[in-house]
Amino acid sequence: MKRFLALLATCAMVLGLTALVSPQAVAATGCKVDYTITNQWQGGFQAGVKITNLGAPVTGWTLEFAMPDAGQKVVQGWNATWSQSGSAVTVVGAGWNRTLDTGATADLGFTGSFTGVNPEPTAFTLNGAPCTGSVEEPPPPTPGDGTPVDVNGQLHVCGVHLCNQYDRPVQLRGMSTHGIQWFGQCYNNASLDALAEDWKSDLLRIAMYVQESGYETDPAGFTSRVNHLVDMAEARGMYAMIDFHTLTPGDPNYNLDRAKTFFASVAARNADKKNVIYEIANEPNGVSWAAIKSYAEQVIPVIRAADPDAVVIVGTRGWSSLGVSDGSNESEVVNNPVDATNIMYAFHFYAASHKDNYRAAVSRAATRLPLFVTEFGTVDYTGGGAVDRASTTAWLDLLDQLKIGYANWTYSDKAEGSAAFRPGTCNGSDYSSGSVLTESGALLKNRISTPDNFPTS
Ligand code: IDC
Repeated sequence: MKRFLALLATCAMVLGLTALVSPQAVAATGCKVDYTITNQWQGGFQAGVKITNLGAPVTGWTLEFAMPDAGQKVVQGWNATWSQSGSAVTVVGAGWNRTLDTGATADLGFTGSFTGVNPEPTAFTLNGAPCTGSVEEPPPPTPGDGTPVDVNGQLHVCGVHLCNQYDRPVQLRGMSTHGIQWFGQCYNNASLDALAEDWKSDLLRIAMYVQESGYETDPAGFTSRVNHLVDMAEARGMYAMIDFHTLTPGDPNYNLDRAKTFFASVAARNADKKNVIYEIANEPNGVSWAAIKSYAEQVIPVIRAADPDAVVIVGTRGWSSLGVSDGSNESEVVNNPVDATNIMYAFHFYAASHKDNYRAAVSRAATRLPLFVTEFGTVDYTGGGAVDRASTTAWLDLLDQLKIGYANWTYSDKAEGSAAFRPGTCNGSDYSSGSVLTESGALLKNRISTPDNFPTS
């Protein structure tokens, strides 16, 4: 009974306030809107809209905003009355959330439809006042505060695993750049903050193509761009995997001299860092394992001479398929391993193209060889096509179970299915909201951002 009376008294107060204060008299002087796409599917999406009133208390509010794309329509909204005329959306507070004190929030949402891209709405206003208020963003984490590099320190290979400074196996989960000769604009402070803080990525793989307008056209320039990205990853406590992205021609020996020059330079420059992993040949193809092994045994000593303790990853035959794409399998490596210590072998897959027989090879090989999935796509081997959610999930579950690290192709806005961001994202500064993600990006962000629980003893 006492509680009931207290409730009645509260209601009376709220009602009293409602009667005394008209919305116009206390128009907000500021507000903030957090707009998050919580789910998206072919032609449809669901979004959350959180309003924070940063101005004076309001009783009765109208939120207005604009849909930037003509195809975007509110289908059904909740926790308010929603209407749309052309691109203009009007949302009127419901009975139970029409009072918003300073600092108070209202959580609304809607399902919508769209055609083409689905950009974030703009020009949010609350009772006419622009919702440009922002809450201070925390500074990027610096080593020393629980980042992946801080917790794990210098990595090394132990048995078939990658181990941390406590000699315990760890799985690193992260993203690969696209070719930095084409998508350099995607790797900036804002995008790497998002990768470290929102995605909680452990790793940035830096894909430096050698051909296709890459390293061979400007060795000094590409070396310095790679070093800069290593520093940017380090500043955010992420590991940096330096990928010498050989692809065409497929014989890495074609680039042997370039590899020696490049790795001598980056290994000397980054020797004191704990966050660097070297990947010496992206995808050997049309070449024997013996030729790849010979290349590795010439490049690894160059790295060791400058940076003795870093982990080195060697590509495998058949586009780093452990030979499977060439009709072979992991036994060619098991029976004839690279003569070096502290190394791992690369395995790559594209989920829509490479399925059970590839997963079987990885399951077998994982008991014999240290593996790192330095590149994979959720789509087919062209880097395009539809996301294969079932195969991607089967793969990532397997890698989690085997504690095999991975980097997803790509953290870029290329107009192809494998890219994590919608085209045009890298022309702007927003890498954090749900609306900039593709289906592949949303899936990977979900997987990568779960807690790592790295062992610390
Ligand atoms: C693809 C890119 C594509 C680019 C092409 C150029 O996705 O935008 O035009 O390279 O060479 C790999 C390679 C990787 C490929 C990717 C998808 O390591 O360079 O990227 N892929 O085809 N191996 C298997 C697939």
